[in-house]
Parts: sequence; structure tokens; C-alpha cells
Amino acid sequence: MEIKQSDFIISAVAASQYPKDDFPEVAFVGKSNVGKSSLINALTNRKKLAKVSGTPGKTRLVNFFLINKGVYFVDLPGYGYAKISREQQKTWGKMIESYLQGRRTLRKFVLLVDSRHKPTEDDIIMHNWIKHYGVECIVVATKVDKLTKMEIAKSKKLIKETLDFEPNDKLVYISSSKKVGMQELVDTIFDELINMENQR
Ligand SMILES: Nc1nc2c(ncn2[C@@H]2O[C@H](COP(=O)(O)OP(=O)(O)O)[C@@H](O)[C@H]2O)c(=O)[nH]1
Ligand SMILES: [Mg+2]
Repeated sequence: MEIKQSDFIISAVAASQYPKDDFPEVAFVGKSNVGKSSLINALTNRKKLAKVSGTPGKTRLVNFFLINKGVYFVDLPGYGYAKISREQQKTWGKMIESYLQGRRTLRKFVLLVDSRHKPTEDDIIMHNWIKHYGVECIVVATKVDKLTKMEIAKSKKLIKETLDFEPNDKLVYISSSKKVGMQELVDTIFDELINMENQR
């Protein structure tokens, strides 16, 4: 599989603005600054499709990108940004939950975690949430260019243990800056995607 075309569709502030066609959808989520926008840009070979930000947590928008005119990539707002209020956290939670419950065309989640650290409490909650709603979850460990081979091996064990991995769960190591793991991730994302039934 190759990503040949990517088009920005909408930055939605409300669910009523989400696209209404039947294309299968893949959602990207993770804590602020984990490298989500960088990954979307690297996957699509575009420098500025998704905004890479030095000040995390600002975007509360749900960004839709149309890939190869047939699949949506959805950039969900990041979590775990220390400076946001409890009120904003609640709003975030409600938005994600209604997205998980209500999005008929949702097929897979890409959950990004930082390969340098143990997955956070929020990462664990998010992982459980995705599984609870019966959506396939690909865990992506980011910024692997910062790790040695030995550290990668340790990180694999730590992520699998912390997120309570089952044998079929998927874990892909990537570096957006060094373009590591891109083809493996694209293949994992698109595997059976077009033919997948809504499992929920
Ligand atoms: N070393 C390294 N840094 C990265 C990588 N991906 C993203 N970053 C940096 O991490 C910071 C946050 O990236 P961004 O994509 O905006 O994260 P987001 O908040 O999850 O969308 C930026 O300073 C990026 O340059 C990577 O693969 N390797
Ligand atoms: Mg971002």
C-alpha cells in the first residue's frame, strides 16, 4: 500500500461537521507532543498537512484528511496537557467518547505513545477505552530515533506489559524525523481496512 494522495477536508469543532460519506476511518490519538502531527505529515509525505506545534494542547479541533480518495485519517486532540482545566478535560472526554460511540465508519485507532517513557495513566485509559468500544488498536511507539537497540528492546517489554497486550495486539516503532517504520505502519493500517465490517 502506498499513500499517493492526501487532502485536508475540515477542522471540525462539532460532530455535525464530520464528513458524512461512507469511507472507512482511522483515528490518531495520543498525549500532546507525542508526535501525532509529525507522523501524519511523514505518512503522507507532506510537510504541513497537520500542524506541528511547539505549544501542545492548543488544538481542540478534530481534523479530517482524505487519503487516496477513499480513507479518512482523523487527527484527534491530544490529552494529558498539564495546563488545561478540569472543565476542558471533561469536554475532551465527552468529545472522544461520542466520537468512539457514534462514528459508524470508524475502523481502527492508532494510539501513539512515547517510546522513551512508560505509557502514562492516560495512555492506559485511552487503550482500554478503545478496546471497550471494540475498535482495533494499533499502538505506535514514537521518536525511536532517540533510542539505542537495547533501549528499544526494553521499551517493547515495558509497553506490552503496561498496556496489558494480548497476542494479536499490534505495536509498531516509528520515527517521523528519520522516516523509520513508515511502510510497516502504512501496511498495518491498510491491512483489511477496505473490507472490514463495522464490528460494533
Ligand atoms: N526526535 C524526534 N522528534 C520528533 C519526532 N516526531 C515529532 N517530534 C518532535 O516532537 C514535538 C511534537 O511533535 P508534534 O508532531 O507537534 O506532536 P503532537 O502534539 O502529538 O501533534 C515536535 O518538537 C517534533 O519536532 C520524531 O520522530 N523524532
Ligand atoms: Mg498535533
